[in-house]
Parts: sequence; C-alpha cells; structure tokens
Amino acid sequence: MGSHKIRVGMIGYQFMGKAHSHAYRDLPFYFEQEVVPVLQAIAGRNEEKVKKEAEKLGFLSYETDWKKLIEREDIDLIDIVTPNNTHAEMAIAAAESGKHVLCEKPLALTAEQAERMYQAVKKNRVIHMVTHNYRFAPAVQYAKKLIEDGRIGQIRHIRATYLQDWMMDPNFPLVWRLRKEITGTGTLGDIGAHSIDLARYLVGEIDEVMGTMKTFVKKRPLGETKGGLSAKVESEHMGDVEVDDTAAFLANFENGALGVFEATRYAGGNRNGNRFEINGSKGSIRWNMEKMNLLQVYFDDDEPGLQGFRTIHCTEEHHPYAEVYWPAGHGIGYEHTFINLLSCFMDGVAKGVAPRPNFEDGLMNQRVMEAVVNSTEKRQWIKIPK
Ligand code: SOE
Repeated sequence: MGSHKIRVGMIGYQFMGKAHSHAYRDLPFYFEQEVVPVLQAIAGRNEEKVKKEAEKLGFLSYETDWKKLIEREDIDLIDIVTPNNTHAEMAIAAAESGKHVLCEKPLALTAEQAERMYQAVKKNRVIHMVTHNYRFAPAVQYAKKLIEDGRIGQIRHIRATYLQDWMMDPNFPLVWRLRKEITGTGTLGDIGAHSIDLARYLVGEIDEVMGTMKTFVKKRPLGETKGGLSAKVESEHMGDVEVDDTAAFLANFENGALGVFEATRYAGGNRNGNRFEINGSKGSIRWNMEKMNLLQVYFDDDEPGLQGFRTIHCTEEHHPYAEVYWPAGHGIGYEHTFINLLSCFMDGVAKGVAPRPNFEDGLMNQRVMEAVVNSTEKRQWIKIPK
C-alpha cells in the first residue's frame, strides 16, 4: 500500500503527551495505513525541559512558542495535550492555518468556546478529533456492535460511574486540575466527560439533566506536582478549591433511556474505575476499565437455569482490533486505546472525513456538562441546547 506522511506538531508533553507520542510511534507497527505519522516537532515553554522531552518522546525538533509551531510549514497536524484553558486558542489557530487538529478532552472550558472551535475546524475543512480514548477499547466497541445488532433490545438504563481516589489526601496540592480558571470544572470535565462520551456513543443523545456537585476539601496547599497524579508538595500557603470533587447527575435520553452518572475522586480503592452497565429489554452489558479486555453480557433468552452474566475476553478474531494485536487471551492495555483512536484519525485524513468523536461530539459533551453545572446551581432539570 502506498503511504504518505503526516507531520505531527504536539503542544505539551506531560501525561497525555506521553500517551499520544507513544501511540504515534507504535501505530505503524500494528496498523498498515495510507497515512503514517512523523513526530516532527513538540512545543513547551521551558527550553531545557522541552528539549529533553523531544529526545525522550522521539520528536525531531522543538519550539518554545506554540504559535511558532502552528506557523511552521513542515507541520500538518497539531496535537493539543495542554491544560483545558489553552485548547480553544490553540485549536482555532491551528485550524486557521490549515492544520488538522487532535485535542485532549474536555474540548474546552465552555460550550461557547467549543462551538467556536467546531466552527473553525468546519470552516477550514481540516480533520478534527477529541481524545475520548475509552471508546476505542475493543470491549467498548464490541458493546456498541451488540447494541447496534439489537442483542440487548431497547435500552432502558445506563449507570455510568467514573471513580478515582488519587486526590483524597487533603494535603494533595492545588494542581491545575483543581484550578477553575485552568480546568473549567473538576471531576465533571476531567472524568465525567469520558462517561458522557461513552453514554452518547452507546445509548444516544441526552435530552435533559438534573445534577448535583460537591467539593469535600475546600482548601489545599499551593503548588504543582511533578506531573504524576500522586506526588505531594509541602507548602504553608493554601488556596481555595473552586471546582467539584464529585459530580452526579440523572439524565433522560432522547430515546427514552434513563442515565445515572457519578464522577468522583473520593472513591477510596478505585484507582481508575471507569465503568458502565447498560440494561435493555433483551439483555444487559457491563464494562470496567480496570479489566478493560473483559465485557460482561447477559441475554434474557438464555436457557432457564443457565441465565446470568457471562464474561467475554474481547481478544478473539470476532472482536474489534483483535487482528492487529495478539492471539486470543493476550490482552492489550490503556495505551492501545490511543493507538486505536489514532488509526481512526489517520483513516479520517486519508478519506477527508473527521472521524468520531470529533469537535462536534466535544461540543455536545460540553453542552451536557454545562447543563449539569446550571442544573446544580438552579436545583432544577435543564434541557440540553441543540
Ligand atoms: C486524571 O483524572 C485522568 O488522567 C484524566 O485526566 C483522564 O482523562 C482519565 O483517562 C484518567 O484520569
């Protein structure tokens, strides 16, 4: 197959920078595709650090000003892995200079920003995607297939929880994920956004929500960690936590299904408990990221006496992506969700169509989150604007 190169310029290089760079590097190893990424350049403000990261992550060059990266003629795709408050300006500038854009989630701070981002990529006809990577776990894609094939019938419930515990210690510092001006919302945008994306993918559009949000630890030491999610700082200076430690909401879907959502960083013992259970008129499906290759399914027409949830290891030839990885039972991990997502992005570039989840999905997601915040403030059901 003939291939052409797409030259990647990445802005940022921490947790997500590492996940994305690794995925670009591994992509051609597993997927034979028409469009192949080249790690052309990376941007970060601190020269010493960005130089070191460029070498480690495998980029050919670096910039200390993201605007210069976007102006460069030897870059075709801008990948944004910086904190949320920077996404809109960067993505719009990238689109306006004719570059394809991949952006970390949540797409923006507000629905208004997300709308402008979506208009910019549409107007400039570039390929765009937002990195809701969990859609790309093979078990989740198989769940989607079972739903589309009608195997669980009409969907009535989704119970989606995203449970973490890495911020329970009150001495954990006021990192950017807790600073409203940088992050927008707390758990809602950081992890609840993933549950919303999974629900929209598997169940459909949300019509209205009723939310409640809480902040358990109201002051934290000032300072940043070294990039991980668990390091602590000692500081005498405290700052206010202005975002949610937990967000929960009820949702009515357009197709009549009912959703119950919960996102928290205070669910002790749950490190990355991204889970859902979907119940339909003919069966049920359950997934848990911590056992990401497994899917639990229940079919109501199973023989009486043998009914119950069965556990499927989604690594067989019948399952999505199995053919590019390992033999049955040899599972894949978190990092492969990003590789699978990028394979879609590259296909999208080859075909000239923005794959999903794209900026339109990011915008819809943002509208749901904004409605959850409004509902919490007003203590009433809020319709999602269309
Ligand atoms: C931290 O809460 C975090 O890394 C999120 O930012 C990611 O989106 C999620 O995938 C895992 O947890």
